[in-house]
Amino acid sequence: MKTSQHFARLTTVLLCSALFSVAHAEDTAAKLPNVVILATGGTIAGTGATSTTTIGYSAAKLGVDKMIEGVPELKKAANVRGEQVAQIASESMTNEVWLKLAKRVNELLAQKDVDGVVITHGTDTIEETAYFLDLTVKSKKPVVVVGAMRPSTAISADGPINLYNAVLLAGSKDAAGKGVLVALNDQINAGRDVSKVNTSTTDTFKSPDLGFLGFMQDNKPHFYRQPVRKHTADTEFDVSKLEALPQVDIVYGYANMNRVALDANVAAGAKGIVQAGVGDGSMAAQMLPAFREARQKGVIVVRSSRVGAGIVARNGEVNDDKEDFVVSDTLNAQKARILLMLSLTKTSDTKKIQQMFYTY
Ligand code: DAS
Repeated sequence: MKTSQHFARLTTVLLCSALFSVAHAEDTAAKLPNVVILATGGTIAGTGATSTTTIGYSAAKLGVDKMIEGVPELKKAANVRGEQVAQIASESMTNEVWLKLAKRVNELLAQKDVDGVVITHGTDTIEETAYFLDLTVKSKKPVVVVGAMRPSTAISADGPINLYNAVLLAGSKDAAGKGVLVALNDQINAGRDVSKVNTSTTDTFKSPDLGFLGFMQDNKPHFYRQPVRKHTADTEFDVSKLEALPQVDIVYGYANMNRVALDANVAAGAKGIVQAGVGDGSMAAQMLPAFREARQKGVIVVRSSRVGAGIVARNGEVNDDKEDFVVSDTLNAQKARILLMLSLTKTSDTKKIQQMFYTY
């Protein structure tokens, strides 16, 4: 066979294998879910001075594209692309970022070519953002909030595996219809019930008493329970036209407390006050007149608890019927604040608001 024939045959073979690999790649990509990563900052985007720096690092440094580049395995999990919604440590999270995030999630999930959304976030207020989105996302597609307890530069950083698992979860049909999920440390929590319960360990996210919904293992989710309360597309809250949220503050309960903080919040124009009370939302004798005055000024008062688990029930420690107070059921104070803010965009009727605390 002449050299030219050899060359022609080799070129044909190379061309066919190139075409095959392109077709295979396109075929694989077509089979993978499309997941959008919305980045807001936090430790998962954090960097430290050395690989052993696990506190005292800088949160919110890496951009979303750098985070995606840092985990090449994401390409095996989904077709991913990123958007930078904010770049903050989440202790500085604001209502404005929440509204921007909820609107963008809803825009994306309304698109046929988006199968799920991952939100990368600081761990300090993940539980609040997750619940806010649980009440305001208008889709049954998966929404997964993820963070990290160690910066990306640390030995055994948990961010890359948490991000990989979050993208797998957001691309999984099993995660649809379960409300907003929080996934770190191979554990899947419901946005409504999850709380950060340890200041620094990687297993910090728990749902006290109510437990995990399931686990991430072997590249897929394993669910054992699902939320009972209404969420996402089944809620009455629509933030699409909202530019601000009503001011609601929290007053922390403790022995020998005084009314200064409460009075200051009311004077500053709070529309609602949540008490993080001792026990099952108990209200100190010296505080009842102050809360009663706030209610008489039209402020909605919700009794929650600083305890972090269990039900705060009506007419237990306080005659809520007489005082026209609302109780938080199992929502801790920071989550009760979120539901009260959204409730106040719909009504100031305490009976209707109480029903919302029994529904969501
Ligand atoms: N300051 C913390 C935050 O941004 C860092 C983190 O844990 O993500 O919430």
